[in-house]
Order: sequence, then structure tokens, then C-alpha cells
Amino acid sequence: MRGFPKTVEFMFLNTPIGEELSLNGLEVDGDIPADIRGAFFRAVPDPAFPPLFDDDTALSGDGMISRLWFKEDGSVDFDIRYVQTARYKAETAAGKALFGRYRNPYTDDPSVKGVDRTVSNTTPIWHGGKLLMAKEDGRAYRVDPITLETIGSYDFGGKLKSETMTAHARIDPETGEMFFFGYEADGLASTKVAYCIADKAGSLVSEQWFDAPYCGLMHDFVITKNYAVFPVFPTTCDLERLKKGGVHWVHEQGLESWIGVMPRYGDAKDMHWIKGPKGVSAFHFMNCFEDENGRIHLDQHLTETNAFEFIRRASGINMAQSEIKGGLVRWSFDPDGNEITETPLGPPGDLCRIRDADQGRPYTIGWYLSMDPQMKGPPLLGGPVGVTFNALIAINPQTTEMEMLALPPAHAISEPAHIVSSMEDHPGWLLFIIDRQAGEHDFEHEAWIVNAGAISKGPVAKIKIPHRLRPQVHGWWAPQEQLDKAAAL
Ligand code: V55
Ligand code: FE
Repeated sequence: MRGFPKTVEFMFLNTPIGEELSLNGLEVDGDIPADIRGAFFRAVPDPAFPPLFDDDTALSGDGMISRLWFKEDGSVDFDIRYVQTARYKAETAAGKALFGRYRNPYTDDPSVKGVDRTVSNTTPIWHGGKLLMAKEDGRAYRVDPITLETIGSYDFGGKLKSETMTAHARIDPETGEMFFFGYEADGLASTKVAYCIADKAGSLVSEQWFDAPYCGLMHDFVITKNYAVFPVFPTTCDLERLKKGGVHWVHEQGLESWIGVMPRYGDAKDMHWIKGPKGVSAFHFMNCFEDENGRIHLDQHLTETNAFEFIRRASGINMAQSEIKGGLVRWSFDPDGNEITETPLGPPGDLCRIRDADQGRPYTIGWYLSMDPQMKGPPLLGGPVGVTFNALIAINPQTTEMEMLALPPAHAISEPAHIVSSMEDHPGWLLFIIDRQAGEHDFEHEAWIVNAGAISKGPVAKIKIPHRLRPQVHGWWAPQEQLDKAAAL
């Protein structure tokens, strides 16, 4: 069999593992707070077979659902399973890769023409008692939260018309509704976007389609109490290029970004589009809210060009990861306005987390991953963009006051989950995976728990995971009482 390409997408931390396993009673150093009872689900891309093309991206790795389960008795179990997508099943049956380039079916083996290509590798979404594994190029797959068995492609009981679903759904803390969207909703390179609402129980109650200004990368979106806000960044798709076997995305540095704003229960025909700066890109939005004057503030990890090296390479943009300028910035605009005001909030980074209760509301704390400016030695290579983060930041976005947890050399951190505390006035806990390089090709992994209001003090507990782990993309915390309630249905 062919081997995996000798690129950062498949080496170092990103070396494919491809093993399904269960480990019970993990070793704990420190005390796990009693608040932490439930499942930390993580989406882990891990290609089961060497790709058809050597320049393949880590973003095409087969999705695995991983769970760190914090049990009632204080013990912790670890499990990881492949999502049994149609693609994974077809390739496993053939014993080799059959699907070609990232989001280009014209590069596939003819034997899989028409087969669902999504790899379900981006976000585990827990809502309405169901666990979904989402990736923006297709519909989500539903997975059993207890057995981690794949139930199948999920279309909300036949109701969803969109062929795609974002990996970034937003849940309103008061109504329990899940707001989401799908872009390229009716096919490759389409400008059609589906805007959807599922009620608290998970039933799809609204799906409205609208046209984006162009087919651009729309990785995330946000809601406020009264609005839905859609970003369009100038990383664009072209059907003719796809037909010629080319790349899905090219970043156009000279093209404007856009923000689409509509009342969140309104008519998508009334979408108001506001032109933003040229050439910029953001994958993740920390939060968005309206102030007392009705002005909207959107906090996001903005970069001057696309943050993915494989997209820049395909676009003729020759910039190293470390050269790219960006930061946590606030875009402020009126819902019916035509101008965006940009305010810097914090240093560059990504993979933000807020308290669930703050979703779409004014807020005073958020967390994200960054680079410690004092760090000695190079960062670990690997993860979805090829270079990992080595610091955790807590920021008050109103004052821009910050606290940092800087990791020792040769450590990397993945996106944290936030877990609320039952203690009065307690800021809750953050839970995240730490990778450590122990030798040239030797990596060790732990889960750390920190007090969300005192991150620089370091972990109150470390949980050893005695097996190689491939880096995750996003995670999701599901409290035990919600898992129990769903199991009882
Ligand atoms: C992202 C991740 C993806 C993808 C597109 O984080 C964008 C951004 C893990 O897959 O396909
Ligand atoms: Fe994402």
C-alpha cells in the first residue's frame, strides 16, 4: 500500500493513528471538580487511507468521534470511533482512498460517483438530545452518544432541504433553539445559503434560502437576541475550476468581504448586506450582541488573508503562518447601516469559547488559543493549520483586560470546553487537551482542567490519556443530566 505523504498534514502530531479504542479508569493527577460530570465530545480528523493526491489537506481526514467521559464516581473513560460515513464505508470496502481533492468530486474514482463525500470531522453538536457530527460540506451524521455508533446521515427527519450544514450552530441560552445555516446549499459553487432554526426539542421549524453576494467561505455565523449575522469572506469557489480538477477555494485578496444582517425570526428576503474590508478572513466568531442603542458588535478572529496554508498556496499567496497579521477584533455596525467600525480587542489566535449563557448577549469573559510571545523554541507542528497554539487567553472584551496561561516549550493546546459550576459566583471550568512532544516522533497527551476565572494558575487536575492522539478540530461539552434525560426518552 502507498504510504502517507511526507507533509505536515500527515507528520508529527498529524501522523495518522486510525485506531478505534476504549480506555477505562484513566490516571488522574489532582482533583476533578464535582461540577465536571458528563462527556467532552471531540471531532478528530484521521485519514483511514493515504490520500489520492499528495498535496491533500488535514481537513479531509475521516472524522472520528472521541469522548472523555467524566463519570459520577469521579472516574474518567476515553473512547474514539470512526464516524461511519458513506465515504468511510466505501473506502474501507475498497481498502484504499477513492475520494480525491478537498471538496472536488470531479477528482474522485468513478466508482464513487454520487456518494456523499463529507467526512464529518469538524464539530460534535449536542442539541435536542441528539449528537451530530458536522462538517460544512455536507449534512451532519447522527451518532449515538453512549455507544458512539453512527446512526446515519441526518436530515432532521426528512425536513432539511439544504444539502449542507455548518459545523457552527448557535444555541440561544433562553429559548434553547438551535440556529444554523448551510452554504452551497444546493450544490457545488452555489450562492444559495439555507438559514435554519430547530426548536428546543431539535425539530426543524424554519428553513429559508437566500443568495450570498458570491460563493465564499462561510465557516461560522452568529446570532444576537434579535438578529442573525452571516459573514462572507473572499475565499471563493468556481465550478469551472472544479470541473478541471482544481481546488475548491482560492483566496481573492482584492475582493470585498460582506456581512449579511437580518432579524433572526425575520424574512431572509430582507437580508441587509454591509460591505466589509477587502481580502480579510475569519473562521471563528467569539460572540455578537446588540448594545442599548441597537448597534451590533461582532467579535472575531480576523486575519489579513486566509489562515490556511493550503488555501494560500493555491491562491499564489506566499506568506508563512508566522507572517500573517491579525487579531481578535470587534466589528461594530448598525443593523440597517452601511459602515463597519473595527476595534482591536486582543492578540492573534483562534478557537474561542464563551459561556453558553452569554451566547448573543453582552459579555465580560471569553477564552481563546494564542501564541505566547515569550515562548522559547518553535511551536509544535501539526493540527488543522499545521502549527499549534501554545497559550490560552482569557479576555474581558469590554475592557480588553487579559490573563494568559502560557505552556512550557514543546506543548500544544486544543480548543477548550467551558463547564458551568454549581458554586455561587464561580466562573466555571475549562477542559482541554494538551499535547507534549517527548521525543522526535513521540508525543504524550493529557486533558487539563483549569479554573476559568484563574487560568494562569494552571491545572487543578490532569488526566493522562495513555495512547497517541491526533489533534481535534472542535469539541462540545454535554452535561451528564442531559445525557441521562436523552437516554430516558
Ligand atoms: C475548517 C475546518 C474544516 C473545514 C473547513 O476550521 C474549515 C476551519 C475540519 O474541517 O473543512
Ligand atoms: Fe470551526
